[in-house]
Amino acid sequence: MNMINNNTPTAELQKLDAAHHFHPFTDKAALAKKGARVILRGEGCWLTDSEGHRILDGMAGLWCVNIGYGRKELGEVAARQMMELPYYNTFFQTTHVPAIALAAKLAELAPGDLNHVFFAGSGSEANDTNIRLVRRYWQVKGQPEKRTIIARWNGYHGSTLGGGSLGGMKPIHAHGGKIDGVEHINQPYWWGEGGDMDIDAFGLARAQELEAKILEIGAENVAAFIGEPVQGAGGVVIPPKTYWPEIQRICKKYNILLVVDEVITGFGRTGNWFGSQTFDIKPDIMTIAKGLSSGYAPIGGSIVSDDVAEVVGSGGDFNHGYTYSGHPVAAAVALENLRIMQDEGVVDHVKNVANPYLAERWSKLTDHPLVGEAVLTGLMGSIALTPDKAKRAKFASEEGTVGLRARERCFANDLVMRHVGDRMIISPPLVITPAEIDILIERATKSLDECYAGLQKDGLLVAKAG
Ligand code: PXG
Repeated sequence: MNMINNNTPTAELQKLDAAHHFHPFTDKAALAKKGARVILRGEGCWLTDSEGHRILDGMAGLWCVNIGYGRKELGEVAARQMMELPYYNTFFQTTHVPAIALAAKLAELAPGDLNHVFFAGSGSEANDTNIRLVRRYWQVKGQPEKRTIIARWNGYHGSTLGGGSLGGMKPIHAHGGKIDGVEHINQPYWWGEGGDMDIDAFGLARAQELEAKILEIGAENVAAFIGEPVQGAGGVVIPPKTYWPEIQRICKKYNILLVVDEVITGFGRTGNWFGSQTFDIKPDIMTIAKGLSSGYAPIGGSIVSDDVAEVVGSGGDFNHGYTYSGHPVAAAVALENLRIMQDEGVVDHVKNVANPYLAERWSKLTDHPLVGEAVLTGLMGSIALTPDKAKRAKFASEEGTVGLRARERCFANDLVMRHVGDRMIISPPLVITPAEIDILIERATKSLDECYAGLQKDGLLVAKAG
């Protein structure tokens, strides 16, 4: 085989990719026919593909490249750490400087008494850790039957068997099943599921499903509730303001641990360091990954409260861990990422510059005939596509048909904007400038116009009956 490099023709790369690379969440046969887009490099909010297109990355990779692409400092730190100590484990009463420094930094940044970090290689792994942690917590406290975890339909917590089970995505459960002791309640998605209910009343009602579920199972059998402050992969569903205070109240009342999955909302995404601060949530355990290293190295973890650390820590060995828990190179990269975020005021930029600027333009998208609602918190946002705004109607076509068509138009216009069903979502790098936001809105609007024209032409602007 010839050397493959950035100059290899796209068609050849695509052919090899189709032959040997099994992609996540991808229809292998369909991709082989079409050929994957090959990304060669990134700079700031911009990607360059093998055809020379400059693409505005409205998704920060997969919600993770918070400080943007091309920061050489992170590469330099990684190289230095690789030469000094490329690997050592944190098992068997051993540690190393990058893991110590990162744990201490996270304890400083995380709210409340979240002072102890269990490292993982990803968000999925961290949530698998959380399943063990919450069950072990109640075991040590002498209540081993308290082991069921309550989560939400359309939540996303990863795609390991544990993470996928906590998530409420049926297509994921369908591929390989789900572990026992996980129950789901409905999501706080007002626009899509609230009907004519007042939004705040709906938020309360959806939170109170947690209480009903706890009473159904028996509080003596429930270990924890897990949720994302804002559902990301589920379509950027921002809960009504009544939702989280009620969830918090119910967890406290029934002595249930609260696990807040901040894999997307952590590290500035909502305009504060953590979504828990934006939504005033006090978790016992927080899941982190993605923005922790801005995606430059795979790392995740669980930040746990003094109480959880003390209880689990008093039970002898905790029989859990990963070869790469606290990996020194990943930890050093994450630390440098956090240093840059702090020194350059990235979170303040989101709160005071990028969010206010984008919020105004994003909300105006509802002037477009296709857009039913536009929501945004910090720099994660979504729009609902609809054939009839007044009725918040769904399309008659299979869900996702229109979203996919809109995404295709974005793709053609060199904008990465994803679809989840018939919602379009954005989550750009946190360093995006007002000028780049203008380009994002311009390309999004052009794509929506083209999508709308295509739907008219193909007779797809039809609302679902009922
Ligand atoms: N929790 C949340 C809230 C996530 O968003 C995970 C856990 C799992 O993290 P890892 O690092 O194991 O992937 C995630 C990941 C999408 C998409 O299409 C979202 C994620 C991952 C891949 C695709 O929106 N989120």
